[in-house]
Amino acid sequence: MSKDYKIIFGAGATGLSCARYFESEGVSYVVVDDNPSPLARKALDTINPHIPFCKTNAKMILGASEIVVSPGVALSKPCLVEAKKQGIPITGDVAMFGRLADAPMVAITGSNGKSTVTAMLGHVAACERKGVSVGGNIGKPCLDLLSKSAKLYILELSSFQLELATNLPLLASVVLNLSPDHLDRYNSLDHYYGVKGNVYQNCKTAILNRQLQRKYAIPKDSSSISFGLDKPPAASDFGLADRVICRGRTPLILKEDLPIGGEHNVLNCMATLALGEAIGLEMTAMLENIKTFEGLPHRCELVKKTNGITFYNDSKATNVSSCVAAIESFAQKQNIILLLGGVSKSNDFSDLKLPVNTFVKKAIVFGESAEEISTTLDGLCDLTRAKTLAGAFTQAIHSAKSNDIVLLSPACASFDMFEDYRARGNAFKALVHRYSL
Ligand code: UMA
Ligand code: ADP
Repeated sequence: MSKDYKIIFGAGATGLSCARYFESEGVSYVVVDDNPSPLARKALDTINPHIPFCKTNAKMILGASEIVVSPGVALSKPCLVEAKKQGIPITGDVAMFGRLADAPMVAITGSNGKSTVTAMLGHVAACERKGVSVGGNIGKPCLDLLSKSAKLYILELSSFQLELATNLPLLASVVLNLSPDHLDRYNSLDHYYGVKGNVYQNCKTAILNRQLQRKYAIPKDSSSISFGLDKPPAASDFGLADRVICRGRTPLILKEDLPIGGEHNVLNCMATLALGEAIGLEMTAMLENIKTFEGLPHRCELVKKTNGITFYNDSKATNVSSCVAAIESFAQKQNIILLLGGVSKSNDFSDLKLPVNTFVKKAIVFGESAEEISTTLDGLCDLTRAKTLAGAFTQAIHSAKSNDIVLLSPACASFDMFEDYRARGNAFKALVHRYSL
């Protein structure tokens, strides 16, 4: 093979979007994957049955003119470290997108709430404007969004994507919040938090969470808008005063009138309004339109109230801080029966101690981390173990009384028992519906 080929590393959603783009441009490329499955081959065939596809090997990688790395592939892989050493350019789909897109772009990152804010901003923007295109980590890979008719791109970006997406020219960007996550990928929190800050490197307006411990540098000529649960410090900042979201001293919307509940969603709504403001959306229209945002499934999703028991599916809570946010948003009294467990992303479960002790009546743990969670939460509430989610559910309904809440908020990834968080959430919802028949 001639030296003039690019590598697409990873044949998942991102790799396929890169292949589609390279096909449209007539670029010569090879797709490599550590696990080259027949399913991936079939997906590539739908783009072009002649695409070369093989198991990752150093020779192929080191012979390439450029490597496009999928977000799930760690840059610390020896073959990529060697490629970098040899001066082979390494890039990602988001960086490529940043160079190709010719409509304004907005980026949303953070440890939690990315998809919610991306979808909420997408909703309010689409109510007012044509040509709003939403994608990135939320699902549709960036390169698949490219279109001449797009007028605004709203991108959810993960830390994995931001590792290679530096200096993106963004109209506005936000790091919503920071809490430990992905410690299976990063060797320090500092590294993980640092990468998130890449969204601010070349933004026109930086949206800043006032409560963040970490202060990011923003470009000298960019403006900023802050948000937080305290009173707004300046006229352009967002905050809370007497349960009303305000911009400076101007009251905007009552907390209780927001479409999705919990303090964390108050912050998410403020971030959405701040981003909207930065991209020129009209405030009165945004406040009207935000009320019709329905929330996303698997995020503190009300499944059903039956026999006096309310069931919530928060399967997307794959880290400790999102589980804490869920407990706190439902906490009125000690009436929560919490189902949690799965694969730990090296999180410290001790942050659950206080909310569990205060608001959880019973915790039922399952999956790979059951032992670790049980040890951490021992003595803080009635705690039992189950082999499966179905087993945990059965225990929950045996313990539940009228006015109790049964909350699936696992604080863990799902891969020990399910394909992904959606499959886990859907399994929980099916159990609820079967129970309520
Ligand atoms: N692969 C390797 N070697 C590795 C890792 C993966 O060869 O070391 C291969 C796998 O065998 C597989 C392919 O790479 O064939 C998968 O690539 P990928 O893991 O980058 O996943 P994609 O399907 O391309 O999806 C990615 C995001 N996935 C990850 O970052 C892990 C999707 O976010 C995103 O929606 C999609 O791009 C479009 O932008 C998912 C996610 O879990 C939802 N994100 C993490 C999160 O939200 O916490 C960051
Ligand atoms: P992400 O895309 O960052 O994973 P999602 O909007 O999908 O975020 O929500 C993931 C989980 O985090 C859900 O359990 C949700 O209830 C919770 N969550 C959403 N926003 C916040 C926030 N601002 N702070 C803490 N947890 C949050």
